[in-house]
Amino acid sequence: MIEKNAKIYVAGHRGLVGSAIVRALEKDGYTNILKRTHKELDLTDQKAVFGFFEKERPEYVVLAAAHVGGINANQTAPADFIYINSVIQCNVIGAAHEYKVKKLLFLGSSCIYPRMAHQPISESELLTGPLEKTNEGYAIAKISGLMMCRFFKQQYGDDFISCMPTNLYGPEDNFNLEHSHVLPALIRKFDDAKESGAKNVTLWGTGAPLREFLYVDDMADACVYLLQNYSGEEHVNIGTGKEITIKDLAELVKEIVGFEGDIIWDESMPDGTPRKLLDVSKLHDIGWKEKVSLRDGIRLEYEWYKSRDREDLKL
Ligand code: GFB
Repeated sequence: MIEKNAKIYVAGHRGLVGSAIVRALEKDGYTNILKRTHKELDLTDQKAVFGFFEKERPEYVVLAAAHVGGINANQTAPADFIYINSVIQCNVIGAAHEYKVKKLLFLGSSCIYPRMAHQPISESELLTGPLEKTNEGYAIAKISGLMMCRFFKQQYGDDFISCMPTNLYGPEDNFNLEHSHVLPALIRKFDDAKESGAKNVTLWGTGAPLREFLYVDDMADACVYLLQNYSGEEHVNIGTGKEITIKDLAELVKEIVGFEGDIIWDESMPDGTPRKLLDVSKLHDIGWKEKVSLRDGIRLEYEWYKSRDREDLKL
């Protein structure tokens, strides 16, 4: 049982995932959440990270800090994705071990699975085949973090667990069109086109790939649930078990935003992996299910996007 005044450090508390986890912890009555901005604590600086753990002695850690991005960012900067994420993970997981953190939750991503994994993808598919090329750097870093937690548990008995969420979206998303994931990109592209009276919007690839989308506050709810109830060695998939083609997703976002022009598909841009539907039976078996439908989640994210001043958005 985690005491409501336990000191919980959320690494990456300002990002899409970290900010949702802070909201979920606060909603659940936790009163002692430790946060540090990138400026206050550079997680790629081992001395600074160990010094921070020695001074603050967090009892619980959620490692949501990462160098993240969509298909284009991953494809164009694989060295940044593998290096920065590996260094962050080694520093935070290493310090959590060194300073005897009671429990650490590591956040990965569904891109860790082989490109042609059996669908829906169960946790056991890990490392059974070649990865999707467009995000290989990030995937290998996340696989390494997941295995590091598993081996610290095996060798030292550390209660370090991992979860692998599907594609996420929601408040504090990244709307920069070069680096973002698809859903915030669709929201911004259709909204910009509607505001400017543009006749059409250009999207990437063929629209044929299938993706699964989970609203980030549902993901955070699952993370708090795992923090409180799960201490297994194997990582846990977090998703909805439902998928949609990018084409149908685009039509849905277009309708919610209210853009009436046409969609042009730029097939010079990559489709990425054809499908990555997670098998979420493990999570369902321990009693968790998502609450926010895709249509409602997109509407919520669009309302959030429109409510922000442009300088507060990651554009
Ligand atoms: O969300 P996304 O960038 O990443 O792209 P992945 C999903 C699909 O949407 C791809 C298509 O087939 C894109 O070609 N797409 C269409 C677009 N129009 C756009 C657009 O304007 N912007 C973007 N971004 N996509 C990521 C991994 O893969 O999944 C990350 O690269 C992470 O590492 C994340 O794992 C969860 O779903 O293909």
